[in-house]
Amino acid sequence: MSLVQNISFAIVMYGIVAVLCSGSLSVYAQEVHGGLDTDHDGLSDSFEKILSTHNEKIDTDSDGYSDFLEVKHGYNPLGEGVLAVVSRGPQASKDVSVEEYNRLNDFFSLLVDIANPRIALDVLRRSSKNDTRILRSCHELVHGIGHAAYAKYKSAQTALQFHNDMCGSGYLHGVLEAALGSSHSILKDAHALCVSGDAKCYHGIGHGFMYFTDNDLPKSLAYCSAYKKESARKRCSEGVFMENFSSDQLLHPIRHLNSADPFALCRKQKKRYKDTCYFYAPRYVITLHKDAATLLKQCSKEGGYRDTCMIGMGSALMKKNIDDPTYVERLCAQAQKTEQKYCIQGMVSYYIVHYDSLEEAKKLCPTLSAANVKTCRKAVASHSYLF
Ligand SMILES: [Ca+2]
Ligand SMILES: [Ca+2]
Repeated sequence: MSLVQNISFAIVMYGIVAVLCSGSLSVYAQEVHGGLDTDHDGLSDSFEKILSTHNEKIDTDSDGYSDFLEVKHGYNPLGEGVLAVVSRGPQASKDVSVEEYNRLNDFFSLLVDIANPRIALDVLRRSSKNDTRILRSCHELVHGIGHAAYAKYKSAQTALQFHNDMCGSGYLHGVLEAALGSSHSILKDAHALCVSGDAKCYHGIGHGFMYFTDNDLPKSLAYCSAYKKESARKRCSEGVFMENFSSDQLLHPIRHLNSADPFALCRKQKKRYKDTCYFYAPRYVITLHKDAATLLKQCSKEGGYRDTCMIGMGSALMKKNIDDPTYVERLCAQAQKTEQKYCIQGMVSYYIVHYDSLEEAKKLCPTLSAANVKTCRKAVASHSYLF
């Protein structure tokens, strides 16, 4: 489009006021990432609405630094301190709505563009501390930041320079999903990533295979099996099953689910995948059963995989209620006596993965009931090899 056509387009589409000055056109708005930017400060009006900054004032808090500069460097454009956001929605709601999730996802993606993934991850970490609804969606939101980072740099290596494992390594998953999603030579590209042999990377590749195959589980597992090392195949399959059973549908819809018999898929897996399948299947089961007693009976029928299933149940419940470990402990207490320790073990393992640290879990153990403290400490010790 020519300049004049561009301006006409803006006027027609958005009703922006244009004035003629000495024969030349000027407009009071321009397009930036995310839409119109009325005050020309580099932040779109819609982005400023999320930030609550003034869309007709380039320096909302009048401190001498423009809104754009403050956001670009992770500072609060409304006053002192650093940038953080809060979720919207009814106070009683424990989770963000799909609409609010999309709004937050757009916000963090724009932040990656305006600033960089490190600032976006920092802002998300701070926002999660003060807003439990954001905390509960943190893993999905870091996935989105990973996707935005790959879209910005068009290079997994560059995007992974900002890698950190907060909220269950979702950033890594997102980058690898985006990188493999557009691949023309999937195995060659996948094998060129993870050169360091990092277990978390192979797990992320599993997510990437699911993204590439549009959630075709058998095909993704076949790609995982192309790795020569058993440990790489295993980690890769974990990413595949995790993606399959993460049925919140916020990221993309899942194909291989059976609500009438959620464990049917696990029963028909080859022996080498059964454990992994039973560990992740509870993530789907907890979306089907709101009643804890019914929920916790689900694993009991799964024979030799009952304990793995219960570890997965504890992990899934912790992921869903990351802001409330006491509540998860109470749910675990409703399992059969012999299975409670597995539920606690799973609960603690997800807590470690979420915070990518043993320290938070070490602080958690003494807050649990006396009967569970030892199980918690043993679970922490068994994860020490990760750090
Ligand atoms: Ca603006
Ligand atoms: Ca300012």
